[in-house]
Amino acid sequence: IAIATWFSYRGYLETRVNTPYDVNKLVTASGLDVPDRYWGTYRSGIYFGLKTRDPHSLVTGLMWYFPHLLRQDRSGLRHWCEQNDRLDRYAWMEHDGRNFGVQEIVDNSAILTTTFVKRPGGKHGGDWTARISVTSEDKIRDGEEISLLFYTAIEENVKGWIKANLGDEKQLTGVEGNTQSLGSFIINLNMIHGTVEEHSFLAAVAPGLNVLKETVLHNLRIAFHKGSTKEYIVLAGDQIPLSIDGKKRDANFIATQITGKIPFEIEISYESGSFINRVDKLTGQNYDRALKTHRKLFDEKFEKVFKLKSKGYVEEEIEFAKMVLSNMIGSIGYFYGSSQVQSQYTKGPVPYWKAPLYTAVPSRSFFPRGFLWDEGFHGLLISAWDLEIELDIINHWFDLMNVEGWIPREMILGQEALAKVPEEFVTQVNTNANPPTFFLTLHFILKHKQEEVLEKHFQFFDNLYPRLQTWFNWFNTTQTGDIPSTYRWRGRDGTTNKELNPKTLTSGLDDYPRASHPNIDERHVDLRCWIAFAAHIIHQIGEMLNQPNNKYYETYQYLSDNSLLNKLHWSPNTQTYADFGLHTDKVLLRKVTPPPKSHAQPSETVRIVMEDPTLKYVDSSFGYVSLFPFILQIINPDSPQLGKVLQDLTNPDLLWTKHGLRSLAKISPFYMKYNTEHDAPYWRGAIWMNLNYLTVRATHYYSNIDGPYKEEAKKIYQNLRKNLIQNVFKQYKKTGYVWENYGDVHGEPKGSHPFTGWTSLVLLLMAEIY
Ligand code: 6A9
Repeated sequence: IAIATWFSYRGYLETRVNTPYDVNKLVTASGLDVPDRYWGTYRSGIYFGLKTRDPHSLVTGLMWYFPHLLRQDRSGLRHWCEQNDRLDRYAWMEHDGRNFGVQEIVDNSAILTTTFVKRPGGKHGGDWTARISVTSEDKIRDGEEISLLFYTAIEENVKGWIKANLGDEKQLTGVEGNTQSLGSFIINLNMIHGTVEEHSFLAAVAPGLNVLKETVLHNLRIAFHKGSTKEYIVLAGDQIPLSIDGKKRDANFIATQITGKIPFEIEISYESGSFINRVDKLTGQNYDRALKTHRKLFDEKFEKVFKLKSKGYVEEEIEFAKMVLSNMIGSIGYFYGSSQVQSQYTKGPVPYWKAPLYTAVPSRSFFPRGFLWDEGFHGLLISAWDLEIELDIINHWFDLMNVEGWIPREMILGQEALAKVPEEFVTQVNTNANPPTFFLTLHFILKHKQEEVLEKHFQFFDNLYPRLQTWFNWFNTTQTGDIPSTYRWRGRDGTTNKELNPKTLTSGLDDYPRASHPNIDERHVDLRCWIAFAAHIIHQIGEMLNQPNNKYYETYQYLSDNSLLNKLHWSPNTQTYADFGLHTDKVLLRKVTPPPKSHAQPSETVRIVMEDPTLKYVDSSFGYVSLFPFILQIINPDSPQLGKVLQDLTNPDLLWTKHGLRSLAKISPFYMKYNTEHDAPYWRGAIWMNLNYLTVRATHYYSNIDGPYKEEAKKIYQNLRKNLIQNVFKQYKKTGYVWENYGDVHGEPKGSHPFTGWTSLVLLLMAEIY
């Protein structure tokens, strides 16, 4: 009996990691139940295409290339957003998340403008029309050929079919189809202006949505037109393989290619079969009119929400601001699949349950998937624009919480998402946290949208509340430190000798230097502040719901008690807040070459520790982490510590630059240091918008609350805000993009691009919404 119990107990432990928190989900309406957000640009990682919010959807998309540039290696075919494509720029310039969008893509001075408009009607999500126009900057590429491919595809497990409609000359005139959720539909292609040089199609079986480009490349042919010697690259037509019994299989991928000379413009219209009382088509001039109306409404709403005109911003600044908002909104994706997760009880990675995720993404090119702590920052901007969208995003994320109260940090759902992630980053481990930034979003919503919440979204908070408590409890039990009221990020590797300072990916600040020798004595000041902040917000939500729970208030009071905080985290040496742990600064990376005769290993870079570490404050890492008691507004307004933090903030030897605050003090021995031979410094000097935004927000807070440092805070508020806005805008004008982070010396852009994730918070700085 004992053995049987033991086995079933083990079985129980093993399944905890991938058991959902509850069968009752927060997302109660999805798919066709939310008709106005059914279709959308939910494939964050491609330049242009629409799909629906269904687990398995019909997808549409755009590819393009310049025939004379499609090199031997065929690398010139554009489809997924890739930094290697080296586009001059691309971004949604306007996008409201519901009805329409306007995107500009500039590829070597050729301008592709992709727009779409949706129209409700019928029972299956209504109609939409898209336009793709190609022009060129100063007409310099006019007359040159470009090939546009527009495709329709369904995953193999979608119940339904699509088929190419061919005209007399075996040319594709349109696509029709029928799926369970869409019913019947037709998709037509119209020329708006310009002449067609070549028009061909492909109907094929694509093994997966992750290989559509390969399927196209495989089916490009050279052809001549009658009576001409000019070569054309064409699609290979009907390529449907026969199945074993000699019958044709069904195509799940149909593409049409139009080659034209710049400038030209095509239109794709999708019409839903159940939309029977349509008075006119959403094409031609009707489309122009509809688009114009939506753009006007967008402009008006934009000004109403952010008030940039009335604040005196000029046209090009406002255009930039619309772009950062729109590209954030326009890159919201809908993913479906199961993550790969692991716990100490599973033998290896196991699949999480299959689930949808509606979420924004940090970067359409480099990280087109959901990241937990990024999303809490995205939520500030999104809820300012469209609260309903944000609440839906939050619901989706909290439905991904398991029975333990854990939410995985990175969400890699579905073939398209998985294709972008190197193997070693896929598995998510259930001991690992990531800052609970959704509390920032919730706080922001309570602060700015209180009326709307009380009127319409009380139920949302009521439903969320139990999950929030469980989530909080997970943090407050699994991430605690060795002594009471201290906290420690899990997931650091205390055994490696490869890293100059073992990374803390879970904190979100990856290579930000912490104690050199991770062990249980560590205490992390940022995590402690996150928990204090979370307790505060959860308490506020409980009050709002008339379910006050003193437990959270007491936790908040306890963790924000300044004298206890100072006892645990105020370093007497440097007079700064700091982590504590087993530490030495005397470490360096050195290349060790094995003795000449050993063929075993090549030379490798390892960490040399030149002094025994001791328990102490990590004084040498002044930077974002040291600011947390300030950033999360835990320092009392009259505390001398506040004066010192403010004084340090403006010190150019530490964090202050004219482009924003750098992540790590210039005088730190880790400043701009590589973490391994190949790991360039990341959070070791560069300027990041998310924490700069929070710092500006904190200076705003302390400049509006009575205390001896009010004026000082105000001065810093004004300067820091101005510096950040100026640099991000300047670099956008210079490079065409918004970036992941910025250099601290010249403000130059760094990391991935476009990164309209948290860098878009620049808009909230412009609008002064905190
Ligand atoms: C790399 C390579 C094509 C790192 O913005 C997302 C995260 C942040 O949450 C985190 O705080 N970024 C920051 O330190 C990017 C993480 C990307 C990891 C995966 C895969 C892709 O190759």
